[in-house]
Amino acid sequence: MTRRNFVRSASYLTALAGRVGSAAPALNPNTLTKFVDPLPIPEIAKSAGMRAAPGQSAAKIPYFRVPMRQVESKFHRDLPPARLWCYGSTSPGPTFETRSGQPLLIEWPNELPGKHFLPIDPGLHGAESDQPEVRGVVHVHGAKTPPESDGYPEDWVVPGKSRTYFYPNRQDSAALWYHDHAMGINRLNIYAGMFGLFLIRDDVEDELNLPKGAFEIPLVIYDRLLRQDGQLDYPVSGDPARPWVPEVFGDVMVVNGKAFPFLNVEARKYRFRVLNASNGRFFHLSLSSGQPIHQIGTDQGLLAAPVPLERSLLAPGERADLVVDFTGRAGEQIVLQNDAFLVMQFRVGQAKSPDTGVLPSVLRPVPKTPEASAIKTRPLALIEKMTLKGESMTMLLNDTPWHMPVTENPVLDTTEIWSFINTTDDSHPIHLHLVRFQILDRRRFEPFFYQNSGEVRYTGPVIPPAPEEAGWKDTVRANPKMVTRIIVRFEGYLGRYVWHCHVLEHEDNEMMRPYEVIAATAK
Ligand SMILES: [Cu+2]
Repeated sequence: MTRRNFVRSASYLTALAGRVGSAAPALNPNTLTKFVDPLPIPEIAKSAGMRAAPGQSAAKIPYFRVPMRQVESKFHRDLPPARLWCYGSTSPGPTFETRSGQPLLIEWPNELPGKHFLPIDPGLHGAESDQPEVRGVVHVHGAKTPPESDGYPEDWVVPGKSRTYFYPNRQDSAALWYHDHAMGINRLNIYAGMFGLFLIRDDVEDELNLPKGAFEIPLVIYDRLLRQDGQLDYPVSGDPARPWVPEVFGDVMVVNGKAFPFLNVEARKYRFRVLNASNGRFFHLSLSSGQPIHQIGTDQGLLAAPVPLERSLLAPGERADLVVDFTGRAGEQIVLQNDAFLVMQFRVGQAKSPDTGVLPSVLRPVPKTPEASAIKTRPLALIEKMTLKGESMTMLLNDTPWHMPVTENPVLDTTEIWSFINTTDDSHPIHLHLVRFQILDRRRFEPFFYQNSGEVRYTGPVIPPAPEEAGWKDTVRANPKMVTRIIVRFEGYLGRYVWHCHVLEHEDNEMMRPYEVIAATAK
């Protein structure tokens, strides 16, 4: 059995073997009637008043309190409610909305129960049996945040404890997202439902007259395995002492908390803020109508110009800002699909008022960071260690586990090129905290030669980023057997951050490293 087949069948094996608690048999998604639940829209987070900004007793800024909680919620009309962990009272949690330069204070109390309900692997760093089972720490993905508020993986709190984080939001308009980042169990906490959107707006975006209000829809898309009793199913390895699996692929497509939902839309333009919140699945999104999707923004905000796409490719952690025009399609039922698989349905009705907005041909200047501005290039190998049986054991960044001393220490306000040398068979979405970056290029190389000699021998041409990737990014697909180069300016704050693969099973098993932004004089 290949590794991938093994993983795919793991939930079936689990169902046969039984598990802790009442493990109902695996749910076959073909038995679910599609498009019967309306798409939920997460509520906008409400401020609980104004408080002093850190270090400035005079300035008052909005304060929010959003607890981590266990709730029950149905993935589908015909299923019993599932136990979920979330922020506030829904998964996804409330959407934060703020403006560029408008800081927020958010308190994140841990009000979760004392036991985890998904399979912790005590062999993973930070999840050992002497660590508390239930731990949570929040990271706002894509935010330029001081290190003490960034959600460092070891800064978790246990139930009954709380942390208040400060978000300055000094950055361009973009769709960020918040999620758990607790060391060694992050994949389980996120799978349980701990994530939500965090939108930053600005004047440049306002002036574009993009669809807004009821015509701007968040789509947080993720895959899950469910059991027939409606509960989440998380696959295990078959070794009860080491339940970790290298990847999780669900067969139930969930959008904003519902499986295969529908949305009534008018025959006009819509703006969809799409996030891939899956643990490991890459989405290739297209519309059954065959109509183009216009991508207007990436992870870190608006592109220079809209890019018409047949399909939008999103790795875990990536976001796409998409405009879809349903004009002239009243009466149609259009399915958003992931390759051949159904995700959700749009039911197009008449437009209630004329759609006067025109999709601008120019959005926001995205000046290219010149390669010559980089003062350093870091070659960083992505490596997978296998057992003798050919099963995945662990994946490493730069062949270095988490606990080793910091090796990436860029100087504040300098630019570097990070060159991800991917020797593995997987595409790894690599995310750097704190910063935004641009993709320079990708290029095929000889992995075996590299592993034996430490030298990169290229075997293919330099491939520039696709137009829809050629904006500001915070997560980049480092494709298999390719060298992917990004150019990054380290701006904002000194201190300790992390960079990691956003396939959560990889991240939890050593595919994460600390990095530290240092002062020029410290070098
Ligand atoms: Cu990975």
